[in-house]
Amino acid sequence: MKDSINTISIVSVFVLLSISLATSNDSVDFDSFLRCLPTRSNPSVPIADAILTPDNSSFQSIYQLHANNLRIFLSATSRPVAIITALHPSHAQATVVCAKRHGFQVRIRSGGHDFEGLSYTSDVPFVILDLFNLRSIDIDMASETAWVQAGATTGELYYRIAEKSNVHGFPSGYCTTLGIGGHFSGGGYGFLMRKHGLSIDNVIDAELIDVDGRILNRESMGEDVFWAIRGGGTTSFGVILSWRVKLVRVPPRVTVFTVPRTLEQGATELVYRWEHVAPKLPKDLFIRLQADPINNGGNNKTIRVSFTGNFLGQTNRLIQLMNANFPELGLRRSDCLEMSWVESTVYWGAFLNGTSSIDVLLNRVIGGLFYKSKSDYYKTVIPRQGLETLWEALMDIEDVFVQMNPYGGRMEEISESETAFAHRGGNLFMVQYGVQWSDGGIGASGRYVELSRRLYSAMEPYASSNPREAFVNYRDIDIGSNESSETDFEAAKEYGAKYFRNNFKRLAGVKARVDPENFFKNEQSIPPFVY
Ligand SMILES: Cc1cc2nc3c(=O)[nH]c(=O)nc-3n(C[C@H](O)[C@H](O)[C@H](O)COP(=O)(O)OP(=O)(O)OC[C@H]3O[C@@H](n4cnc5c(N)ncnc54)[C@H](O)[C@@H]3O)c2cc1C
Ligand SMILES: *[C@@H]1O[C@H](CO)[C@@H](O)[C@H](O)[C@H]1NC(C)=O
Ligand SMILES: *[C@@H]1O[C@H](CO)[C@@H](O)[C@H](O)[C@H]1NC(C)=O
Ligand SMILES: *[C@@H]1O[C@H](CO)[C@@H](O)[C@H](O)[C@H]1NC(C)=O
Ligand SMILES: *[C@@H]1O[C@H](CO)[C@@H](O)[C@H](O)[C@H]1NC(C)=O
Ligand SMILES: CC(=O)N[C@H]1CO[C@H](CO)[C@@H](O)[C@@H]1O
Repeated sequence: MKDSINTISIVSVFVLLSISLATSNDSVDFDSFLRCLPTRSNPSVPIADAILTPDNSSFQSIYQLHANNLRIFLSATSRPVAIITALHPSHAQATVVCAKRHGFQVRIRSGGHDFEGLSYTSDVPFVILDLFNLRSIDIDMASETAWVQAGATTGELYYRIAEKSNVHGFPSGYCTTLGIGGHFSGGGYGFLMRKHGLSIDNVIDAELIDVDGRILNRESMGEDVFWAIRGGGTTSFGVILSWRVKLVRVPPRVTVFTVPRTLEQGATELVYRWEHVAPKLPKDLFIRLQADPINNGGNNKTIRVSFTGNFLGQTNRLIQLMNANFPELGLRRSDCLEMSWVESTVYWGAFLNGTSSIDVLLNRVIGGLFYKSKSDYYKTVIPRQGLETLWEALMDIEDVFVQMNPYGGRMEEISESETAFAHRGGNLFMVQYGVQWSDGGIGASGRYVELSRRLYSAMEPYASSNPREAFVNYRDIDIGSNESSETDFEAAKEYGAKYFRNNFKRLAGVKARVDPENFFKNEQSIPPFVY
């Protein structure tokens, strides 16, 4: 290992930032960090092959490869001193131990989809622990369980399950490039949510690297920590190496549909009706909606609402259910597509319509977009007038979408305190407000972020309040945050209540026990605190 790595830039970063540095060792020493790594890792897989510093030719491409949000990536003011692309669990252990000893913050990255890029940015000297190489998926059909490493994507998981069985699946996100390391840590929801709950509701064990570099499992970490990492944002508690999941049963054929309606076609009344119906439908039926402004030409704008459904069964039964529960939508047989469950993951992943190969599930990277998102929970129906407000706000903005995901069903059966994920019974739906653009690039960020805030503020009268709840996987730095290197308790209480409701207190207590010096942190992590 060469020792003279980029000393000049490291030193200048150090000088600039040493004042605000608050780690357990305030002497930041990069050479010592690099020398430490091999002493703490398994020699049979040389860690040298996993260390990238800015001198390495592939540093920049690996840095960017899983940096999903260009709004963040291109505005970052400092880059990591190194990226450790762990090839063996011991490389991740070594990264934690050596970074702590030599004064670097660790940012953990699995799939890099953090909306605010907290897995690959920091204002203090930091290393990225990149887990994309640790992505094995071991499925045991006899017990209907699987061990899945953190760097695996949702798409890879769906694909590997389908290789073994066409009547098993797993409830995770729509997007098939999410890293399960980060995705499960905030809950993980998708179109099986009303039937099977979140990903974490089907997690039965985990391997976690703690602040001392030990690998713990459910038994050795204890139920409190195992509770916290299911929905509490694992990044505050350690490094998830793998999750053990219980697969769920799915029928051999499922049915999907998408029905678009514009305002002129009565979308407002349909959405109003959907608000009442969707959270109460039988669990096998999940209907999400997405509203987009569209242009009919000239200055004639309207809103198109797409109702996308997933039914764990076949068309005949679906049509019966829709006629009984939601006849207003006018679902026709010709709107419906029957397919295997794994094909439905492709459909929801929006790659194609289930007619082509499922190999797209193995694409690990989609990117090239700038975005900002915000989220809301709704416990009461948005009145018609509120919908009008929403449409008006949407028509003011280009490149915007709103997705509404119905809760109810299984989500209602699980208590708020069973896992750290608190948004359970009493929620009708969760909404994502997103702006997403490519034209205008980074220069347009300010304007788009401002527009997303305007939309969010327009909906305030209708959303949940005290606190106005938010979904931690849809990370939004606007709802309260801290600096990279400090976790102020008062600030943390603000975002903590929105993300975790009453579970925040217990999370802070668990944190105080397992990481009292607050080594694992980011701008929205859990502070160590005992009430
Ligand atoms: C296009 C898109 C679609 C999405 N769709 C959905 C959806 O359908 N359902 C849903 O629930 N969410 C969805 N999300 C949100 C997604 O679940 C979160 O962004 C999630 O955190 C991504 O995990 P990641 O590993 O890809 O991201 P990363 O950026 O790698 O990590 C996210 C956070 O978790 C931490 N982290 C990552 N890996 C580990 C680990 N191994 N141990 C400890 N901490 C870790 C990171 O430090 C960071 O704070 C979507 C996001 C995007 C961009
Ligand atoms: C990075 O560069 C160093 C020095 O040139 C080299 O020893 C190391 O093998 C490179 N790392 C990788 C992962 O290629
Ligand atoms: C702090 O870092 C220095 C230099 O890297 C190292 O020699 C020392 O042992 C560290 N101290 C602690 C308490 O970890
Ligand atoms: C705008 O477009 C809609 C849908 O195509 C159409 O029904 C409506 O008449 C148009 N309005 C105007 C003013 O052109
Ligand atoms: C898939 O759906 C899109 C609209 O979402 C449509 O434009 C396209 O033609 C469809 N492709 C196939 C293969 O059916
Ligand atoms: C960056 C950031 O948002 N820092 C905040 C951390 O918390 C303190 C106390 O609430 C705020 O004053 C900072 O602005």
